[in-house]
Amino acid sequence: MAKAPVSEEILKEKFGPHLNYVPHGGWKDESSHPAEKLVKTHCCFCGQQCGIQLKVRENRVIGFEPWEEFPFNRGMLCPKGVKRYLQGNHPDRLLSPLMRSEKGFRPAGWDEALSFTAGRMREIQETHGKDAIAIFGGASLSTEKSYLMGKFARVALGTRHIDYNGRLCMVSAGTAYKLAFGIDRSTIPWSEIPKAEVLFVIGANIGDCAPITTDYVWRCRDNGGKLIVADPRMTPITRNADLYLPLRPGTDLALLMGMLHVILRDGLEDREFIEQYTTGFEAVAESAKQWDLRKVAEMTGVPPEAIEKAARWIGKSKRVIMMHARGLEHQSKGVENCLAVINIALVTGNIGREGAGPTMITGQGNGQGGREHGQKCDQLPGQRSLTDPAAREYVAGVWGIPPEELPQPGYTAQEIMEAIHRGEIKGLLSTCFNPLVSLPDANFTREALSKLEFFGVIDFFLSETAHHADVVLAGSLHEEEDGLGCSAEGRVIHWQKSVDPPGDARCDSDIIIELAHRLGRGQYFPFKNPADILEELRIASRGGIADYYGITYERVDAEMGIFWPCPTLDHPGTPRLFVDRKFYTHDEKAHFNVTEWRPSGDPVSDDYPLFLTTGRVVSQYLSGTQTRRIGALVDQNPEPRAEIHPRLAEQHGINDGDWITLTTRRDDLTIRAMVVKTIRPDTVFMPYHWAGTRSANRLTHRTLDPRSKIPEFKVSACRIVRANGPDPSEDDRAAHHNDASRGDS
Ligand SMILES: Nc1nc2c(c(=O)[nH]1)N[C@H]1C(S)=C(S)[C@@H](COP(=O)(O)OP(=O)(O)OC[C@H]3O[C@@H](n4cnc5c(=O)[nH]c(N)nc54)[C@H](O)[C@@H]3O)O[C@H]1N2
Ligand SMILES: Nc1nc2c(c(=O)[nH]1)N[C@H]1C(S)=C(S)[C@@H](COP(=O)(O)OP(=O)(O)OC[C@H]3O[C@@H](n4cnc5c(=O)[nH]c(N)nc54)[C@H](O)[C@@H]3O)O[C@H]1N2
Ligand code: SF4
Ligand SMILES: [Mo]
Repeated sequence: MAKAPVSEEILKEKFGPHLNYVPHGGWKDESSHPAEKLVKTHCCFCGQQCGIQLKVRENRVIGFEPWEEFPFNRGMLCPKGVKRYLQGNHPDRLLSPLMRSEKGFRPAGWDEALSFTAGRMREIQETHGKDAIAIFGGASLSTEKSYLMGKFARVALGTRHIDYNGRLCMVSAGTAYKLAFGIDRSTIPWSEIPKAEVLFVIGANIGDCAPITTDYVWRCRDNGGKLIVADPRMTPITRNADLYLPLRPGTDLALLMGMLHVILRDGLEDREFIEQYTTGFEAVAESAKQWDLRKVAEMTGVPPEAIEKAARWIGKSKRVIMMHARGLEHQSKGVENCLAVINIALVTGNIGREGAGPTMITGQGNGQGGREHGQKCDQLPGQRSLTDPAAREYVAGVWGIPPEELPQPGYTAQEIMEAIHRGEIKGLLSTCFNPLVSLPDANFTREALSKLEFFGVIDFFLSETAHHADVVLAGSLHEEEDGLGCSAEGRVIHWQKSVDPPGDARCDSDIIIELAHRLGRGQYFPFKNPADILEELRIASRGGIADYYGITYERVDAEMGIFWPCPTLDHPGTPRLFVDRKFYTHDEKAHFNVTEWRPSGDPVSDDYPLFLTTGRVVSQYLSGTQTRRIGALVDQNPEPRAEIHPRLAEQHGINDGDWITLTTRRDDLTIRAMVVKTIRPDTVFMPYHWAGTRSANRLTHRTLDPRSKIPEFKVSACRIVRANGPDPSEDDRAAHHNDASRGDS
């Protein structure tokens, strides 16, 4: 069993969270409850996709064992992975469909629930047109299910509007990497990280959010690599950084342009690489001229000497890995920020060779596989574009429909919510997404949900969003259905089915397939199981960028994962991209892109003088539907705390643990303060894993990056004031929200 919380804390404090490795999972009374089998599969939480063995007895997951042969994590797990097995038998698990009645939800049979769902969707489409129904998918779904969602929307419903929760996560990086390289995937496998001479981490809290990656970072340092971290907070890995750049939220582009300026000023660029393998350098070099160090230091709050040092280390090294995550990307210029990272990698020739390359740290469990095969609003399987006539013709051919029948691209996730709010979209079926907690400006989302004429949800827990549904279809956990996932590295892995869904719950894919049949489109969905879906996906992706034709469950099991692209059954897969310096663009070159500075959509002012930035803590996951239900994880982080610097605390007479009210231009809320020296004095950090009165997204704003359409979760303007604590009625509500079995309705 996991170590007692206290010793876990001490270990984490001393060594970093990756040492929370627990050699033996399982129940205390294991001798009387021995496992019947061990199933090799993966953690259901973050994009690291650590290998794990689930212990199964009587068709239930009762614990876990480390899977030490799996090369990525070699048996290590973070606190969430250690507790993941506790979900399947949780008392809140949905065991049958629920339908709204006068007195709240009542359990219903599948026939009634599915007929109602298909019937309402058809009625709305007949009255208001096909595009009046929208579909939400999710990146915790297997790759087969993501593929199925895209096909369901376009072939069973014929709607333009399908998008997914990865729109809140990976799309800034995806858009930038597509523009520069023509492919949306990490350019390197993690085995390259220990080989880097310089590791530049910007806007990524590796210790708390990619805990097992910490091990790779330490190995890089053990080999003599230098670690640079750019973040408004000193995250756990920063303690061992060689250089820390404490930039002001939302100023990454200035920092990166300043670094590029120094590299070019000092003649540290790799001319040969630029000339042979890239286009667009001159325009970017020209635009870097205006970013002199004085201006950049003023904007970012980072000393000029530190910027210069970072730029020189990078410029003088031939093995630089630049890693970024949502701190860089959750901005209204998220795409520009990623392009600026890529421009530095290109100008120094740090790509395609050992120990070098820019990379995004993918967040969700299947954040990579979920963005490859068509659940994005503008995408067809294989990372093909829905507007490309050849791609339309090919995929329509695989699906057996005329290409004209394929809808055109629709709205992105937040745009779908806006269209619901203004009455344009009337019905929504949401799978694996908790938008009330995770979209910005939660009051707006709540209003939008209340306007829906039909709202269906597929989930295994009653999420806060599901409280607003007309029907909730009891779906499946990872371990209840076979499927592929793809990790942050680009490694395709296999989630083995370990048990059946409990009670009357059903596999997600069965639910979608059954709905397609009830919508009269069954002939296009002849799938009996995920293996059938994978067979079609392999063909539909064939010849695309994300080519999965060579990938089968058997190969993935035998080879411990395969890196795509993998176009044939005897192809070894592609761990490091661009080894031959050929890119996936039309001219096979890497493209420099000029970046444009834009201010934040919610600028600081006299009334709102502080930056509010939001993110994560190690023991909670995303909207918290899952981790707020798991005892030991809740103990570690029972409630959100607002991190503030001692100097800011002193100005407001706030002590550690005091209640404070945070106010933005949208709303206010009251939580406890955590006074820490590890944050900029002009910045407040709040984790977003809670709902209702503790929901960070009541405070955030709806500004989107114009190209990726990602919300600016990392930069809002706020003010703070010491509070007396929530009034008793608020406190009651807060207590309810802490008990995740209740929702925010
Ligand atoms: N424990 C845990 N792990 C997770 C998740 C989880 O919910 N919990 N979620 C997974 C998912 S889906 C994702 S997307 C990833 C997210 O992983 P990360 O992106 O690493 O996590 P965040 O906390 O969102 O933000 C990262 C860092 O950005 C910093 N930051 C804030 N504003 C700025 C800025 O303007 N510039 C820069 N450079 N940095 C800034 C924050 O201080 C924070 O340290 O984590 C994955 N792993
Ligand atoms: N303020 C602020 N907001 C943010 C962020 C931030 O940093 N700050 N981060 C954003 C990011 S990066 C992300 S990724 C999003 C995530 O936001 P969401 O995707 O809304 O968060 P989840 O908690 O993953 O919600 C998924 C729901 O799907 C269910 N689920 C999980 N797995 C499955 C499955 O296999 N099948 C089915 N049927 N259901 C499943 C869960 O029970 C849960 O209710 O939040 C975003 N919101
Ligand atoms: S690092 Fe991510 S995948 Fe690995 S155990 Fe933790 S949550 Fe699971
Ligand atoms: Mo994410």
